Amino acid sequence: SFIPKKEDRFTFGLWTVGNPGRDPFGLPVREGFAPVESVHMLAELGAYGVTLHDNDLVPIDATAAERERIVNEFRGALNETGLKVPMVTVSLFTDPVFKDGGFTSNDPRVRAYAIQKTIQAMDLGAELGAQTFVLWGGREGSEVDAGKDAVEATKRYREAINFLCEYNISQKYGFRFALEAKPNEPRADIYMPTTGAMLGLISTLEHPEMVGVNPEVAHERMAGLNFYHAVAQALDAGKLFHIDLNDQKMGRFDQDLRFGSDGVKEAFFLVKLLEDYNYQGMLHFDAHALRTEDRNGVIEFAKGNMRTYLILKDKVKRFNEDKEIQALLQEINGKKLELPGFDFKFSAESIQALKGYQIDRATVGAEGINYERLDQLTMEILLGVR
Ligand code: GCO
Ligand code: MN
Ligand code: MN
Ligand code: MN
Repeated sequence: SFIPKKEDRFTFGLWTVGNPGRDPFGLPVREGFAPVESVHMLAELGAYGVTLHDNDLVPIDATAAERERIVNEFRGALNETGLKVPMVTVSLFTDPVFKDGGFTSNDPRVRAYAIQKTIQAMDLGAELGAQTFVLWGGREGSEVDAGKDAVEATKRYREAINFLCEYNISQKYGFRFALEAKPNEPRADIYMPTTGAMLGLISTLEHPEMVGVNPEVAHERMAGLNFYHAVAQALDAGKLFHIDLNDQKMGRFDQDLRFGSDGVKEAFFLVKLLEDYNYQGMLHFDAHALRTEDRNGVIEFAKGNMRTYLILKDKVKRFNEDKEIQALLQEINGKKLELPGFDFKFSAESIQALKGYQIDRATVGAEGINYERLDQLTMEILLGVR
């Protein structure tokens, strides 16, 4: 058991298994898996698909003929293995031209190029059959706030996304955009630093229905936030279009650790949320093998992400079927309010009833809620003794 199958909808970025172990202080330590190699390796491990940035596949300076050759070869591997490309994204951060941002750059020459590059990546995505287009504004931010008006930057961000939505409609691509927030790295501060901030931006767009979020475990944890809560808000808003699974020590530099390798409990509640609410999107791993690893370690890394998800899914089932846990939850969530005419919806009747309400404050305030017991039972499930 715990063997990944296509139906599990696991996907990996080409940049994840392709990562050669370079970091800001050190050189590459291994040869990353090339795109065609990645397709074969991931198919063998039971993944559903691969995702990519435009330039993970096609170099930024490729000629039209080179592009065609590369895309054909890649497609050949997809056809051979049955692997899908459900999501495509664009790199607006690697090339020096984007050093001060793409959509939010002060330089209109750069802003126009960022939009041009994105629509070309959308064309590529459509060719490969992708349904989701992720936008991660890694360079949309600042170190020197004197240099860029943040209100202006927000307007430019909105204008660019509105443009892309119109392009999507005009080409009948049917993409759903997923905005990915990150608080910092590579910029000192990135605009729209959290999933909640992205949800706020979406409500100001011309086509809010076309745009959702792509929350990433590591990014909310870097900001010291509770990822489970961030994803819950996105789910409630109907905006969880995609998700980046990995792990991260709280508050540190961007670590992109294997899913579930650091915060087991948080990973458990995330899996529980996705499974209980029947999330049907891709389970996308955006992480990379440790720099200590060779290519074999990359394979172990890829397997580990999926296996941990499946193990946690089994733990969720145990939790949901555990009689003692369910009885406790029943007790915690089964409290009754005796107040005829009041149903938490505002009306003339309910306001009347509420005005006459008298809580027994002392008794309710003194009741134990039993979270200690519940949490311990949860831990025992996670630790494998239940
Ligand atoms: C990061 C980001 C990226 C994006 C990717 C897709 O921290 O580097 O998570 O990996 O997810 O660029 O847009
Ligand atoms: Mn990341
Ligand atoms: Mn990262
Ligand atoms: Mn990501």
